[in-house]
Formats: sequence, C-alpha cells, structure tokens
Amino acid sequence: MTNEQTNQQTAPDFAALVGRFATNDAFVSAARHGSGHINDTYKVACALAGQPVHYILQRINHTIFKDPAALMDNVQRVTAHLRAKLQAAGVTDLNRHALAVIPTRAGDSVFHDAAGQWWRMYHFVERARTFDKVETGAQVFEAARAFAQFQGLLADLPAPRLHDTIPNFHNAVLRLATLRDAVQRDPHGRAASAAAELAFVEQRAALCTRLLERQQRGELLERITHNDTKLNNVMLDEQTNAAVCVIDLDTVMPGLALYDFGDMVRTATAAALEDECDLAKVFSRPEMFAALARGYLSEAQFLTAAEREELVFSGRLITLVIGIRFLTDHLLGDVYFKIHRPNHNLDRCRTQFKMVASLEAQADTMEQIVKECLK
Ligand code: ADP
Ligand code: GN1
Ligand code: MG
Repeated sequence: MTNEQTNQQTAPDFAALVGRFATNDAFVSAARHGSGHINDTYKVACALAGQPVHYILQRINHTIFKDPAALMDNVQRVTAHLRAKLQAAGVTDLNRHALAVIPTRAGDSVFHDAAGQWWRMYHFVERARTFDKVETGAQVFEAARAFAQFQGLLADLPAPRLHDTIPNFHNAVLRLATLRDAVQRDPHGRAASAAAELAFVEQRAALCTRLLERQQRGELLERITHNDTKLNNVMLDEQTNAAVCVIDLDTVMPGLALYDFGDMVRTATAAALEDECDLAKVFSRPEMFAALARGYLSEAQFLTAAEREELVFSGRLITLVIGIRFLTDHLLGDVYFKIHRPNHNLDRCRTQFKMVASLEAQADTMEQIVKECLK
C-alpha cells in the first residue's frame, strides 16, 4: 500500500480514542493537522467547564518506527529532562516550552489499539506556529537558536543510551547503497525517467563518507541530537516569532550535531517550498544562512573545532542525502513519505538537488559567514 492509499483510510473513532487518555475534559472534535510526512497528526478540541482545551493526537507510523514503545521511552525521558532543566532555569508555562505526553488511563505513554495502531497525545502548544518556508531572518535565527539550545539541554541526559529509533538514520553511505539497490531492482520502472537525478548523485557519491570517516577516527563526537530539524519541527510564537518549543521528537537519539545543523541549512535557507516544481525559484539564501549560523552559534558553545569546520559541508551533505531518500522512495513506489500527487517524491528530490547545487555555488561565501560568526 502506498502512502497515498493510507491517507484515504476511514477516520478513527476519535471520541473513543481520546477517552483512552487521562484527561478530565469532554471531547468536541478532531481534524487533521500540520504537514508532516510521517505520522498521522490530528488537532483535538475538548472542553473543560466550557473552556476550550487542545491536544495533538498522533498515530505513530509503526512501519517506519518499528518499536513505538522504545520510541516513547525516549520521548518520556527527553521531555522530562527538558522540563526539569527549563523549570530550574526559571521558565514558566512549561507545557508551551517542552512537549508534554498525556498518559493513557492505564498509565502508559502510548495507546496500542485492537487494530494494532499506536496512538499518543501531547498538550497542544498554543499561540505558536510552524513554517514550511521561512519568511524572515529573525525566524531563522530563533529556530536555529532553539535547536542548539535543545542539543545543549540534552547533553547531560543521564544513562542509559537512548534507543536508536531508526538505526543508521543519517548514514549517507547506507542511504546511497539503498538508492543503488532500488535502481537495480526498479520495481515500478521509474529509474529511466530519473536518469539525470541519478547521475547527479553519482557525481557526488564520494561526499558520503566524509563525516562518517571523521566520526570513526574519533574527530566528531556522538551527541544526543534531534535528527529531524526541518523548519516545521520548531514552533515560534505567533506574535513575536520567539522560539517556543522544539517538536517531533521521534528521532531524538545519538547522532552528530552536524546533521542537525545541515538539515536546518536545507530547510531554513531555502527560498521555496520543499516540493516547488519551478526550480528557478529554488535556491539557498545567503542572508538566511547568516541568520542561521548566528542563531545556532549563539547557543552552541559546546561545538568542537572539528564540528565547526564541517558546518557548511553538513548543509550540502544532508540536502544530498534527503534528496537521495526522496528519490529512493519514488523508485520504490512511495512507501515511506506521504505523497499528495503523482511524482511528488521526484519533485521533492529535484528541489533538494537544486538546493545542493546552490549550496555548492555559495560554499565560499558561507565559509566566510561562519568565520565571521566565530570571531
Ligand atoms: P511528523 O513526524 O509527521 O512530521 P510532527 O510531530 O512534526 O509529525 O507533527 C506535524 C505537525 O503538527 C507539526 O509540523 C506541527 O505543525 C504540528 N504539531 C505537532 N505537535 C504539536 C504540538 N504539541 N502542538 C501544536 N502543534 C503541533
Ligand atoms: C520527514 O516527519 P517530518 O515530516 O518532520 C523525515 C525527515 C526528512 C523530512 C523531509 C522520520 O520529516 O527525515 O528529512 O521528512 N522524518 C523521518 O521533509 O524520516
Ligand atoms: Mg515533523
């Protein structure tokens, strides 16, 4: 079944579902929410003594996240740690600044229904919004600062190691191998029409080993990272644009800080949406990169010299890798990312590769910007 088909499944019984969670309010309505590619997300409206209360209800994509219980164990530990640290720092209104899991009536963090689906509920972060495309440098600065702060706050998360919710998530060498395998098998006969994109990847195949080799040599440290720092995974205050809350914690696990920075370069500096068909509109904006670097480096004092050296490269690498993943999914018949039109993943792949070309052309300028920020 493709993700286009899963989108059309009949709606669940939301009143019964929400009733499984330990809240005191009355269910009013539920509607699809957001533009994430992975989970099924709903905004739930309830009422308590006539006052509206909102939640985010999500069906965890358990085809992708094979062990939802382990994933929620990570989320519980991470959210509790963030909350405790924010509280100690004097932050009020904690439900707005760290995701808070609503337990089920049985006391679990996730509800496993009779049909085998996994559901979880969070407090809704009110008076804040996410952006699929950035509008101002101030928004970029705030988003980058928030993800750096997130990494910093998790640096002292007590053992044990977090679960790898998707093993080898950002392993560029394995992502490339998976693409090559998909080309070999070509189950939907789509490889020929993606010849230009495949050539683009092969010309850059050598880039895939660079960070992995530096990590193996002990030059790049494993940290607790978010691993999905696209712009719409951070909520900004709808009035002031101040960062409010980092969301989408499914991939928080051990990783490289550089992958988080790289994915911000990919999404927060892009002049167009991730699936823009007019490639003339797709390029990286240096002024947004400057805001990103300033925002990130204002908080990420923990970075080592080796990490700083690779900041600019990480943007090119992650953008290439995510393009590779969209292309692989296109070849395999759209089984991973939700699609909303034919060839959607191919369109997304093309924007990524256009962004890679733009980042390549601007590499020297970007290095100069990082140097200025580090002075
Ligand atoms: P996916 O993994 O599918 O991307 P996300 O967890 O990112 O799912 O949720 C999708 C969208 O729903 C987000 O981009 C955001 O707009 C919205 N969202 C998620 N969690 C919350 C929350 N707790 N409060 C308000 N909005 C949220
Ligand atoms: C997915 O879940 P969402 O939409 O925030 C994906 C990311 C990709 C991104 C591309 C678990 O992110 O890795 O970079 O789409 N998440 C997962 O837009 O695969
Ligand atoms: Mg998301």
